[in-house]
Amino acid sequence: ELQYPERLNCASELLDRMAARHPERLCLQGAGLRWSYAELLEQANRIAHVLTQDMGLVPGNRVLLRAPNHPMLVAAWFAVMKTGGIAVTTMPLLRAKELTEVVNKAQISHALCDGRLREELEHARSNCPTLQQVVYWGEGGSLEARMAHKPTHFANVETASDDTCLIAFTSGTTGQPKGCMHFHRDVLAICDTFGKYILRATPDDVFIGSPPLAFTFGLGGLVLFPMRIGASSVLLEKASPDLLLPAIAEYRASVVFTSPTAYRAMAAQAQKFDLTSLRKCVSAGEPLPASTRKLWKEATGIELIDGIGATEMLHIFISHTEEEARPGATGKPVPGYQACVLDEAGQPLPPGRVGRLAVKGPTGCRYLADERQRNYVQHGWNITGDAYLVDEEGYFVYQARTDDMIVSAGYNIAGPEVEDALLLHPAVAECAVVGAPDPERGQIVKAYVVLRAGVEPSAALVKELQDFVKQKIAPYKYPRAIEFRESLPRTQTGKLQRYLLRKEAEQ
Ligand code: 3SK
Repeated sequence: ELQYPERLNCASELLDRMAARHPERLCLQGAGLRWSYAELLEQANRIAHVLTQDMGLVPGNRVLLRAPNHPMLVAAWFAVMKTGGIAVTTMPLLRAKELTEVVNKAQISHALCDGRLREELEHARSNCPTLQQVVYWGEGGSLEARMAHKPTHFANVETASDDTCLIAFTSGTTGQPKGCMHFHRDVLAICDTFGKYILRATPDDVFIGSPPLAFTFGLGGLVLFPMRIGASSVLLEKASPDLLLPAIAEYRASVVFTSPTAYRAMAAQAQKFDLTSLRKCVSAGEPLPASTRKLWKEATGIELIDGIGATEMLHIFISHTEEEARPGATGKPVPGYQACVLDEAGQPLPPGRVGRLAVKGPTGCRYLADERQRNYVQHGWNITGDAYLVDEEGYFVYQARTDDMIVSAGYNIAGPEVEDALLLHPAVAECAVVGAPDPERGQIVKAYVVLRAGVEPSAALVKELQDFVKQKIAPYKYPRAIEFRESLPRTQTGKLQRYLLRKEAEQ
């Protein structure tokens, strides 16, 4: 079991301590900057003074942080930790309406924001009575000028290990985002579980990836994990697959965090780049199709580390090392976590039976003022909303989001299994499978398919895809309806919004 002292500030552990030990070591690169641990510490300390002296922040105040991935965002994040404030990092693309909801829900009083994102925040402000102090950096901002006059040392607030330091908003795959509260000790716990036992990176590693730091997959993978071990990280403001590949080559990156969709897209282009620096590739945010694991391995020789995480749990809680990878399975509980599969009555199910995934460990769900807490945490277990089975060897095998199980003529069909089969067809670039209402069968399997460039939709292709699926999995699972689309609806973290397609299919 993880033991942390009663008084604990995660910034002291991740930043001050590492900067004292290895001041000159490279910590962050990106946007033309290269900061050592000592330089990041100095920036964070100066911002902490701006927050407390100029902006009147006291411990417990909530601070909105807005920027694309950038070293300055990391400095601001640690500054908030140092002051005992609570960071609320938001997706850069949020519009004024969504920002207003976040600010009001989290009762945010202070904001540090990249000047390029000023417009939406200023639009939101008139509807955000709690938000009193806003300082911008970069374009038209005053943060840098304020920092210039501040001391380079800051005495971190001695927070309790279970003081909230972060409110992370869910990405809204099922509708309204929820604020998830996490403690100082949780920030270290994810490094000391997934980071330590599954990732097993070293101080020489160079981390890189696509998830925004507002998504805890990105915060952990691109900031917390490297800094816990004194490694360095590359922060890319834009990291679509066509930008990530050359960046891996340019920075000689060795550890990548991105989504299954990105690995699939990158596999097709991988041979054009020097990826010999790559050692470890983590896939999460969405289920990993076995075909994508295979494509990436063929393209790079690297076995993907798959994982399931949740904003509610802060990071990944079921995963596997490269040696333990098993195509089609997510893995086993990360050391420190326990997991099981429960039936509707909350009883554990035997191997092979599909039920609700339940998990507990050093991190857990604490929704901010939200009735849905009752559904998520039951009898001490976090019920994630995923349908899983455990096989005879204890591997957890993903079936679907609980909401994505399709019941058709009495058969239970997991949408992602049909998606995996469709993805094996060379014409299919992306797809999403949902249940559509049907008078005879209750529901039928409906697939929304994005075709590869140059492939034309046709009735013949519909038939071909249906026959193809029947060859790959049990024929009763084939998509009786197929609709071709230019793109699929996704959240800003890249997750498929199947609920939107389900709604459409219901009309
Ligand atoms: O939401 C997820 O899927 C996730 C995955 C890994 C780490 C963190 C999160 C929130």
